[in-house]
Amino acid sequence: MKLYIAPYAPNPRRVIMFIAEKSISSIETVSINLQEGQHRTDAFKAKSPLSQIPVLELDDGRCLTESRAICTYIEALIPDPNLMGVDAFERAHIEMWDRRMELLFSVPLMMWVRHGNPMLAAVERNQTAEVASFNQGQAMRMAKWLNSELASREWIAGDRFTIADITAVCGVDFAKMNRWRPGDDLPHLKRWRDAIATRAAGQVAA
Ligand SMILES: N[C@@H](CCC(=O)N[C@@H](CS)C(=O)NCC(=O)O)C(=O)O
Repeated sequence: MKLYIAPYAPNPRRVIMFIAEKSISSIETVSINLQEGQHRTDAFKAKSPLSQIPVLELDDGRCLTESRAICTYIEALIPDPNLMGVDAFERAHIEMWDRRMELLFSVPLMMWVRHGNPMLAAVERNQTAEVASFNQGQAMRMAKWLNSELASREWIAGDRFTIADITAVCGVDFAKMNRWRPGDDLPHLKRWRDAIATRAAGQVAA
């Protein structure tokens, strides 16, 4: 299998962290240069019609896009350590948190960077200051709420590390490009971020 990624891109990083946490070394990674528009070629669109990474290409040529769908596939192939839930309730509970982290936290953080950082102008060709500012506000409200949630448990979906932590930290780390990271005003979120650094997934460069 081949995983198409770009260095420092947050959505491919979700899959790379997921693979690292499972100690999988059999998936080849192929780097795509987003600044040069390699993801917009016809050849790449045949794998990913929306010109997005990550893409997981199976040995028979079938392709999966969407980082969470790729993780679902990998979880089914290599179930241990479990990152997505072991029974009906836990699977749904982790999905609930993962969707919150993606839709309400990581996507706003990424949109803030995409629309607010001149280094992303080649990728986000319609950068809009209002979009950056709206998403910054949404992300910062969510960071405050998450900080209060993490006052009473270790990880986002409960007492163990899951895909929801990976989804959230990829957004958080991407926002370093806009000079934001959880500081002393968000002590529980900061403690959570620091704890990830000690794990296998935390060794994947941001
Ligand atoms: N929902 C998709 C989002 C994928 C995505 O936005 N990928 C970015 C890189 S982090 C991308 O391919 N950007 C290229 C572009 O927008 O032109 C997923 O989770 O995989």
